[in-house]
Amino acid sequence: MQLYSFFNSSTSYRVRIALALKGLPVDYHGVNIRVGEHRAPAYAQLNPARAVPTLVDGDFTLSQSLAIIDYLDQRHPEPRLVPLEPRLRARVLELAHGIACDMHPVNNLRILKYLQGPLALSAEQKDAWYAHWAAEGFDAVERLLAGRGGEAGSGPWCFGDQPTLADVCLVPQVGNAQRAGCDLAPYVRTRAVYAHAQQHPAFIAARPEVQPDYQP
Ligand SMILES: N[C@@H](CCC(=O)N[C@@H](CS)C(=O)NCC(=O)O)C(=O)O
Repeated sequence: MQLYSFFNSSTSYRVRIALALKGLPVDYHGVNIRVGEHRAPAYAQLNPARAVPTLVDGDFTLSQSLAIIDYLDQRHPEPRLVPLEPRLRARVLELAHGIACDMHPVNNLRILKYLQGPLALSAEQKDAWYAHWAAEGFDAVERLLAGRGGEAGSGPWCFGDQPTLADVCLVPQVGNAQRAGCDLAPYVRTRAVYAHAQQHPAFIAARPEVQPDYQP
């Protein structure tokens, strides 16, 4: 398989974690979204949204990180990242969608560029936008984690004693927020899951700083 990724992209990071958890090797292709490589016509042939990540599996090309992870989960079910048990599955998707659908899109690169370009916001206003929506999102994540237990039992991960799609989405989003200088002190459960994940080999292998296209 081929993975088109950018080291600092949180959606690419999700897929890298999923691949590492499942022990699936890929050929890594760096796409530098800071300089607009994702908007080149050749790349748009691979990814209709002109974004990273993209997975190519033989003659099958797929965009959207959650669709890619679901595909990997169907093709390589062990370890399963989206549980089968209906209530646990719903809980995992509830948190993953909160991050992927509510949090990530409003603080994505093209949104931040639009704020500072066409809308002419200052760097301070852009940073305030970022911090506001990150706080809204992590408040919700923290409340979701506080309510866990009924379906999953206790454990060091978002929902139980195995990493799931919820952790796969949470860890990169925390990484983004740390990079943006957000105050994460109020989010005790979120930080505990993040700290636990930092010890796991698959999460270590997926970190931005160990990717082939990493730039300090
Ligand atoms: N919903 C998509 C979002 C993909 C996405 O927007 N990725 C970001 C990097 S995290 C990107 O390529 N941004 C480029 C841009 O905003 O121009 C997914 O989950 O794959």
